[in-house]
Amino acid sequence: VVQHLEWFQDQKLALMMHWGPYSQLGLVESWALSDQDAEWSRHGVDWGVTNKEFKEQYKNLNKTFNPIRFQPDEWAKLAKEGGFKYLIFTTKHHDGFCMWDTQYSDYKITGEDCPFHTHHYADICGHLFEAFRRQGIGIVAYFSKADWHVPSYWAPHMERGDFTWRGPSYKPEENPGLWEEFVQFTHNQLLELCTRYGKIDVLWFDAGWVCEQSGQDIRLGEAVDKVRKIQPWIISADRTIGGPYENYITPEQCIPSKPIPVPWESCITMGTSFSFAYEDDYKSTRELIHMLLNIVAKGGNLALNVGPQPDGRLPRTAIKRIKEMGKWLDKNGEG
Ligand code: FUL
Repeated sequence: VVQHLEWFQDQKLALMMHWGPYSQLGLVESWALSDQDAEWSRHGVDWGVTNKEFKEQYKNLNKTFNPIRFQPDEWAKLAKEGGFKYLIFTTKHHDGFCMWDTQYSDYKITGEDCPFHTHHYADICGHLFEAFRRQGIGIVAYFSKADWHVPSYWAPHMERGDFTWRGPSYKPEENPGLWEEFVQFTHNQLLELCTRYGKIDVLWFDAGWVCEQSGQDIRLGEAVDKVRKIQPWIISADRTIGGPYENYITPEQCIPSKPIPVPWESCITMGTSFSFAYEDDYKSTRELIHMLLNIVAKGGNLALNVGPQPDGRLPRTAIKRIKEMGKWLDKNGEG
């Protein structure tokens, strides 16, 4: 791990991607499902339906997610051209939808409900990871510790559509069996990703607040130990500030004002949001290069986020920016 962290610190530039059924709305990834966050995440949306109905519709977005224009090799070539050294991809965001063929849930890209399941690229993570590796690009699996879909995250007496908190809707100590089920489910999914999807460099654990709100850890240490039996180099970027499995830290949408003495990576959106937004405002190429230089000068990495479109293509402006960054790096960078 120590050695792999040295590799990580040399990489400097990552392409981060948030992609899933939520991309169809152009709203924000997953968050509109959380009632606790409704005020900001559903802002400006008038669905003409009740809260409960809205969440039901949101959960059904898997039934219309059909990114038939997805071309993993084109994405990978573009990333290479742009000078990106590793990919950070949302294998599962808080909505619980899995972008790989997991055996532990039907709420997935290869599930029968999802029209894309018959496509030859249906197992998106698999194809994407392979395509990027072919270009010599590292692989980071973003994985949300929250899962607003799986039943074990819900108190037994609750109905789907009831008030959704960020954390589990029950106290783990009052429902230890259910909590254990959730913990096992999470561990199983992580092991699955690290067993069936080739070399993974980093597990990027989002949603540190699951543990804060529930007062319980998902026994991440145990899970990381298990995956390291298979891939000993795996770096764990646990976003629980100060946590023991936080091999590097991950400031979000900001650049630290001075160098930080530990490995770090700022994730920053190219447009305004992590997931695809219609008519988004993009930072200029000049701004992006300045950000990269600012971060590199302080010893960090830039994870630049792009939200792919629901049809499987990348937004035109994103493609343009990536190419321009690549040209600049070719001329001025060290390669
Ligand atoms: C946050 C998440 O809650 C956002 O949706 C996004 O994934 C960002 C990178 O991390 O904490």
